[in-house]
Amino acid sequence: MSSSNKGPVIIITGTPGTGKTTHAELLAQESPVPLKHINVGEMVKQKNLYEAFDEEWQSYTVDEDKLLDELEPLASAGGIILDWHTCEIFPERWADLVVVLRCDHTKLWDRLEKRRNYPLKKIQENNEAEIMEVVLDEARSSYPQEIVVELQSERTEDLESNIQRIMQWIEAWKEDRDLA
Ligand code: DAT
Repeated sequence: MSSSNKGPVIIITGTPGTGKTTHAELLAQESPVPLKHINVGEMVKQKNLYEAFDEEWQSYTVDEDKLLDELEPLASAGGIILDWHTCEIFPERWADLVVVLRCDHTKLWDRLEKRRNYPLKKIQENNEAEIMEVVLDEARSSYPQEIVVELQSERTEDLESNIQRIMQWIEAWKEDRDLA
């Protein structure tokens, strides 16, 4: 069989504030295979992939069909990091690795409090979601357990070791493909 040069699809998910974008940016810089960072929330805004904007919650109601249509060719081509606070809408066949970032809820509260125009009710909702492990449950029920990895993201050392760990995964993934 010939080796495929399609890159992996890595989902980085977690409650807002856990460090997805920070991780995705660093990983895109350091990865041994080219990876394009897709900040899904930004894409929704920029490409109008939403049905409405909720003033009270300061958040968009995503048009999931439009979003999936936009992402499908990118996921098929591979070599992407999908950075979003939810993951269950991404088809199982897309994902090679699903990283769920976790953070102590009091630390998360402090991070979210620093965000501009971030309503208190959103801080409360996310704080509770982190305590209840909502995103982790979602990832575990949407993807095979062997591709779901839960990583702490509280300190800079965590960030560094998480990136190292994902890079090791990419190296192993690459080796598997080269041997195929
Ligand atoms: P997300 O994309 O999940 O909403 P982010 O990447 O914007 O989160 O990070 C939120 C804030 O927390 C930002 O100021 C960076 C900081 N942060 C995230 N992960 C961290 C870590 N492991 N160590 C130190 N600071 C971190």
